[in-house]
Amino acid sequence: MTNRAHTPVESKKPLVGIIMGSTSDWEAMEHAAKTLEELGVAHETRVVSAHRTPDLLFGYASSAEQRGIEVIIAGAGGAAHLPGMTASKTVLPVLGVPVESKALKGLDSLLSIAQMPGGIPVGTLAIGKAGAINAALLAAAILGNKYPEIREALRQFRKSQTAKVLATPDPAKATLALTKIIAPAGKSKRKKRA
Ligand code: RP5
Repeated sequence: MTNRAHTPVESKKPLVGIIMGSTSDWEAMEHAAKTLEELGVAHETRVVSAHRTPDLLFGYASSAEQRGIEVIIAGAGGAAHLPGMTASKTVLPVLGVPVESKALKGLDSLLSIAQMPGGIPVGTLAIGKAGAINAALLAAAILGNKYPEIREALRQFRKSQTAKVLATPDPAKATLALTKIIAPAGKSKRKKRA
């Protein structure tokens, strides 16, 4: 799950580093990894905690550029210092994903990540899964300036997303189709009356 490099072609070096404060963040952050996989963007995933492993965080952030990483996606919850601290140790673009917290539903994470003082920016996305997906798409958009194949993959992603929506204009029919998949005709779970 964590601490591995994902590459569509094994020889490709990761361009995106996905880091998160805890393994408990993976449920949200895996959507960033899945989206990059879908786009064919080489990436790595690591657990790097700002509070529990600060030296590891400093090492990761300060060496990322030298290792060939071009964008960092950092997800954290609660007092979410990871994205901001990471950004303080590198000039690479850092995209922050606020992970939903139990106590405050991620509002604490969102404010911790978004409210950086002027001088050290973190591009802050939405809370949870949507933010993780969008962080990956934004990373691809940034990389697309340099890598035409990534820009093209992003273009295709958008096209297919649009086509999916247009293919099912009537939500009632979409629900009906789903019902048929869940309970095919003749296999109803309803009990017959005696
Ligand atoms: C943060 O604390 C992590 O990013 C995580 O969202 C939160 C809770 O961590 P665990 O207690 O689940 O490890 O540092």
